[in-house]
Amino acid sequence: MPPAPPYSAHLDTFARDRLPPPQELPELLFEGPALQFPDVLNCATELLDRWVERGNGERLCVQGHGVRWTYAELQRQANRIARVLVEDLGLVPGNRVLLRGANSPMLAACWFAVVKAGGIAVGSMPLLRARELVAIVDKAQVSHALCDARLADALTQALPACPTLRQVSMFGADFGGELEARAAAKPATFDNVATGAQDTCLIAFTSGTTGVPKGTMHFHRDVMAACACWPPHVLRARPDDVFIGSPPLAFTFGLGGLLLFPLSIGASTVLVEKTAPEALLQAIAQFGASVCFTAPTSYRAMAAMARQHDISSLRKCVSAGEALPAATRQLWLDTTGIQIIDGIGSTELLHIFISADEAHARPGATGVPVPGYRAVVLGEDGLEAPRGQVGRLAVKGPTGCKYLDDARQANYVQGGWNLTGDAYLVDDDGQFVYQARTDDMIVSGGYNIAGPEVEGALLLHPAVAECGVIGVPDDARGMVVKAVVVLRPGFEGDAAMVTALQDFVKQTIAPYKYPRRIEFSASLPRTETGKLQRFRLREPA
Ligand code: 3UK
Repeated sequence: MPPAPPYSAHLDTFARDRLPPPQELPELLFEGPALQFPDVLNCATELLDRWVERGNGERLCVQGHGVRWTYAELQRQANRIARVLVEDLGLVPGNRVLLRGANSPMLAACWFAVVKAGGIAVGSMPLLRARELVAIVDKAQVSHALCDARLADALTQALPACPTLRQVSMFGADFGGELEARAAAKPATFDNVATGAQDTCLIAFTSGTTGVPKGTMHFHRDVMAACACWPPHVLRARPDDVFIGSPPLAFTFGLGGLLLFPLSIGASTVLVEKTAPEALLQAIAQFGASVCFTAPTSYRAMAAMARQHDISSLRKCVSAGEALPAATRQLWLDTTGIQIIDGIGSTELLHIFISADEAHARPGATGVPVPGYRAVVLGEDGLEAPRGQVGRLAVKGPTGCKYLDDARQANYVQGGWNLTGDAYLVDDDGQFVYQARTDDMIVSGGYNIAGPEVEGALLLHPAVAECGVIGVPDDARGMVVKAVVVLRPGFEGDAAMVTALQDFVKQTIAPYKYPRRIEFSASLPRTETGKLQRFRLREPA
């Protein structure tokens, strides 16, 4: 007999009906008491209501510009919005709700409202345009949207092409606070839907650069599992910590680091919309933040201006999204005395699965598998590669890839392992060392060259602010290494600089890896999540 389907509270079975077939699911590991979950589980109850129930309702929970909410206040806000969703907008458990806004306490309240009501939160990056929103709404068959009025334009333009999206409610002063007014009229109580541990509560779209976006489904259990692995074992923050950072809540790096993880330990978080390096430094000083999440380039940029700000409250800094160059780790250490916690995570696995705390941080390496996860490097034969050999990173743990109705599931999950698309090696100490995205390895004159290693070397040169290294087609060598370099103020991008940088790389790493071509640029193309868009560097200017 096939196993009975898991308990569910979803009346709208859209997500469950579109899970990958069982044989394409990753193997899951639930080792230890912290990873045992009941069949009925609502992560909003665990992360938010639990604190109020236990008498901690007056603890500070979330701050923004002009906002300072305790746990009880966030609960009341979320409860009222949940009532608007259910009583006014007809939300049924299992419906998908698009969330649209820059990071703010109100966006956090909306996220909890959706999850309390048994809905599925679908985040959207603030910068998305109408056509990108249409793709997401269509793929996830979104029925409701809660949208910051300042980002209404793209959504309004998308609406005619979104037949499933029946209910849109706007928040923020620019629209007279429509959602806020409706919410204010509601009682501040709400009975959370008793969702199943394996009911989907979140569909996170990948920041993929090509093709139709992929929706990754995450259960209530996945959210709690992510909170039980990396945060207590690697981050080890305290209830009196104040979290802050740049990644949007629509990106699971931000959702975990700036909302789920602080609330899982009763700490507080700062959600501000302006998170460019200078603004983030100001916010750290203003709010006395102690735990910061951002991308490697942001640490690099902040290091240059950190001395103009009082950021003495900071005690832990987390970097993810891209490989952390050794030069950036050193620069931040020299500037602040803080050893960055690097970690690789993915939208598919929800959060970080390989990382190192301050004491185990090794320049140029990501770290070791986070307790709860296993990771191996697979050689071309599909077997575990010997130490020191580059291969494909494969991971399994209590979370794993579940694409919404997508044939690409079979690319990411093979033989029960999640294949992240990264080339890695394991060194003699068992540390995982990032090489490149597998598609970004440069094969030149018979050598395999990883662009990020060349970038790491260039970043050690005092003239280099930022750089991106790619392979470009070449008749003689198949590909040659090309660097696009942003110089620091006061340096000239002339022929002498090209030679100086090439010589510098040759002296820093194996000479065959040096960039035969160097181009200077005022900036580099990046995604909203801080990732370098290499494909755009490859496009002819
Ligand atoms: C790359 C890294 C080297 C790597 C993410 C933390 O980035 C996140 O999710 P995405 O789905 O991208 C995943 C891919 O990004 N990457 C991320 N972190 C690192 N490469 N060192 C790192 N520290 O290619 C990975 O496969 O956008 C990161 C938490 C949650 C996330 N969603």
